[in-house]
Amino acid sequence: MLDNLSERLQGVFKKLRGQGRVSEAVLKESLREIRMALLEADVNIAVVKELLSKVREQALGQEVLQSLSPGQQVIKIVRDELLTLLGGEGAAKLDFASKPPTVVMMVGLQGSGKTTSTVKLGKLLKKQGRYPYLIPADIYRPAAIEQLVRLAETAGLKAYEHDGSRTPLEIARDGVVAARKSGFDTVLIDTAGRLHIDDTLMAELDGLKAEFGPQEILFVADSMTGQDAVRSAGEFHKALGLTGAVLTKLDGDSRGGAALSIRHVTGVPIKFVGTGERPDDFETFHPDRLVSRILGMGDVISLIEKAEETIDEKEAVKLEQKLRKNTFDLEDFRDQLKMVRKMGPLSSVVGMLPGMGAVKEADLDTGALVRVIAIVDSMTPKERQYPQILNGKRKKRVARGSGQSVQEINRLLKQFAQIKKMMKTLQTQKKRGGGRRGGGKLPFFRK
Ligand SMILES: Nc1nc2c(ncn2[C@@H]2O[C@H](COP(=O)(O)OP(=O)(O)OP(=O)(O)O)[C@@H](O)[C@H]2O)c(=O)[nH]1
Ligand SMILES: [Mg+2]
Repeated sequence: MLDNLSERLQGVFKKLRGQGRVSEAVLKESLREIRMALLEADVNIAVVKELLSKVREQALGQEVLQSLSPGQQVIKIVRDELLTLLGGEGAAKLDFASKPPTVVMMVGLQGSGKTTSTVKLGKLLKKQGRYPYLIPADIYRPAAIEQLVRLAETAGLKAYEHDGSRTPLEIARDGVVAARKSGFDTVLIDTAGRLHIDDTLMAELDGLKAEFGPQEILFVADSMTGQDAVRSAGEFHKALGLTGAVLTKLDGDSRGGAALSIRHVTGVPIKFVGTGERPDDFETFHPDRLVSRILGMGDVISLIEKAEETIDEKEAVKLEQKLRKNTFDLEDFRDQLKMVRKMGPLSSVVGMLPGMGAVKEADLDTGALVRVIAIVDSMTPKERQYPQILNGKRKKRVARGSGQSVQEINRLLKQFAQIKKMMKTLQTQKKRGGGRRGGGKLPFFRK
């Protein structure tokens, strides 16, 4: 997602970076291009105008920061303004009741992803040590109850089962009682969607709100619908008083406009994002990370988190020691690739790496990973440790063993050499204290 916007902005910045000084003409041209890029990404026009006027004002009145070149300063201003637009550095938190259970209502238009997000949020909360209980309160769409119950089951969550013959209010009332009885501390209510906002729906939601005084009313917005999502968020907010938004389907080719406008237009913070159909494709929303991603600095921190979830701790320590001693070899490389494979679809991982935003899905077939693993498997331990001993004869043997061509093996060796070089640079930076946030350790190896 946001690939186009990211590409365009990075193009503008590339030009700016090279500038020793930014003349007014260059600034004007850059702002024009940024404006086009944002509009094409379907960012709300009022938002674009305000953002650009702020950037212009600051760029012109900018005191010269010693450490940055003028081009970099403009980039920094754009970054800071985008961040403000999204609600500032940190993630917005969920509000929990001091006396359980906390009640969270999921609301939104039809098909926006409410039911899926209810399950995803439940799973995330469970990972964080809470005890979530899911209540299906959509009695209108056939099989809606069944859908939530089934999804909850596969995600290892408990849901309130009922036959759908009562009103949503009665169902939720009983559901909350059942939750309290069984000691669940967080109740997630999945509500019905409508094609359009109508009075009946609002009255029903309002009734639930009045009954439970929910800590959170989360508006689930389909990011693919762009400004429509922003508009209906505004209307729901006016009617119900939302506490946050969940932006779904960011994995699709949504242009990103909704993400960049919803907070500013409605004043409601984005709290979570859905990035796929599986129950794990769900993240706490971090404005700073999204901005880094758009501006191409790579969402290294998300990557680290994702990696940490999957990577065995001992393995990570072992790898870090190897790195430090510079004995990282092909065998470690292969093991690392195996871990990467465990982390899910490759594109979702690679998209977060700095500079890799432009890599297209098609370039990333998992088949390539499997081939690399097969090649390394066909080597002797000594060859994995000292790849430089791989002469023509040995390469031919490995090629035969792995069913790959010698060129393929050469390519892998070249890539591996590059990776080692990159790791060395990162290590040196780290020693100089120039590491990134997050402990300054390398992605994959932080623990
Ligand atoms: N790719 C992708 N698909 C999603 C995401 N979230 C939901 N979906 C899909 O969107 C479709 C609709 O999701 P639901 O959760 O049923 O939406 P809903 O808002 O509950 O729909 P109604 O109850 O009919 O109003 C399903 O096919 C989901 O798998 C997401 O983040 N990414
Ligand atoms: Mg639903």
